[in-house]
Amino acid sequence: MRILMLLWFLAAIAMPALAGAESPAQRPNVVFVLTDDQRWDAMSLYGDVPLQTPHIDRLGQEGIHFLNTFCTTSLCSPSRATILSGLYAHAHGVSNNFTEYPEDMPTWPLALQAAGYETAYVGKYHMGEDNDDIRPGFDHFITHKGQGQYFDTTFRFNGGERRVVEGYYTTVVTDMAEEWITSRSGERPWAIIIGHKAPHSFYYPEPKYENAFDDVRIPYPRTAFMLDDKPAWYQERLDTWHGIYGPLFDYRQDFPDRSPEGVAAFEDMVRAYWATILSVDDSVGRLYQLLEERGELDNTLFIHTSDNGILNGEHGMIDKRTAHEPSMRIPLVVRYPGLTPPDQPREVEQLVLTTDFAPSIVDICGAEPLEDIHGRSWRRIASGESDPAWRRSFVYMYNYERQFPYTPNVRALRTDDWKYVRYPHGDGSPDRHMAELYQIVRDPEEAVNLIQDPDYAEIVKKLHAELDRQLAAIGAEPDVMPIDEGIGQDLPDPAIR
Ligand SMILES: [Ca+2]
Repeated sequence: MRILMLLWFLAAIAMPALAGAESPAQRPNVVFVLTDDQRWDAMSLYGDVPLQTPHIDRLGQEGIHFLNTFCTTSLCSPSRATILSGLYAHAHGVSNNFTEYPEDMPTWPLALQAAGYETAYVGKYHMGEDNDDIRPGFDHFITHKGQGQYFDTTFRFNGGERRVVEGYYTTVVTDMAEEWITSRSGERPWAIIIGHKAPHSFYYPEPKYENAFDDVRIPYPRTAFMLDDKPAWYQERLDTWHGIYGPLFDYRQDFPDRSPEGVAAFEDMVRAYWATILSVDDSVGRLYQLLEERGELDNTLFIHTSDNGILNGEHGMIDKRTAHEPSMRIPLVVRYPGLTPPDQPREVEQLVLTTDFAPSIVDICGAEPLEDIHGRSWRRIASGESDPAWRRSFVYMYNYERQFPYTPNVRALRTDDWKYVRYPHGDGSPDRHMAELYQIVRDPEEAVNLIQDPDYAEIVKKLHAELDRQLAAIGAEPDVMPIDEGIGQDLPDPAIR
């Protein structure tokens, strides 16, 4: 009897705490900052770049810095659809930059809306090139067609009026976000996605940052000259739209240019890329300050990430799409005291994917879980709990695009320690490009391709089998992809550059 009384007493004192954790008042707001093409190391928290991003860094310094975060397809629209749905591209169907997100497919904003959240999207949406209609899952929606402009973009407001909003894109969308956040009454939790254009090409920095990196020398990366053990398509890409001797998003007028002096145009391109991120950092600082002033900072899940990375000269390449680290690896910092107190920041080493955003956000916000998705919630590992079943490897996929014929079909397996990449022809016939194997843990630059070294034949066999197994596990069986028509040398259509 005494034991029963004790149990009743323990249950009684535990109840209010549990009820508190689940009550709507405790559900965090969400600020989701989504940059476009920001590589994982393009923030000073990661180090080793001249770029200073104190406000983005601060989220990680007062929260969680995920050190190994990856997109599952390094291309804008497919990756954005993955971030919303928790699904790989073959499953959500947005396999290129011209496809609309399916209207009836669940998203984490829809799940939050159903759970009582007010939801908003401001800025670059970029699924469905010519569509600026309001999309399901958002109470407030300001976007534009296509890529938008760094200056004076024509925005459309909640599916109605279109008008030019003068000013610098990053500043303008921050104003819009602030306006919406400021008009919340505080009665319901809210979530906002801020879709930046920066640092997407073509790079136009804010005037005050135009010369921020003028004194920084930026040589071609050493891997640009280590192509002998790489598949031949690397060489074929060098002079193209996506090669380092090509036009470099118009920074080089006379191309191809393989001369050593040609590096000057390359330097200008990378400087401008970094400079656009300085304005994003200012934006993050403004939002942080606003939340602090409103007393909402500690009740907000504040996420900063990107849809994909970019190659800045590594392996002789610019652009993304490939399975190289600068292309597929993205920044991720998260501030929310419900995960870790601000004075106890945490670095998370585990492999985290774009498929994990949707399940993590609905988990942390107490909304209904999304069913049959590929991602997993990182709430536990972000909170410092161990999760022995967390993934140790994942599949990366990219499908050849005829409009941008500079990257083959890609199927890769990235593990904690290794990366295996193959380039299927697309019709089931034997691969016509050499595969690649990198021991990432010892060779993070992916400088030495071990694929032909007999010492690694066993590991290749294992990784190949695991790649097939995981493709089947995510439902990519049969694995449908276009036929690889080879690396083209022509420039893409000006309308879609
Ligand atoms: Ca992108």
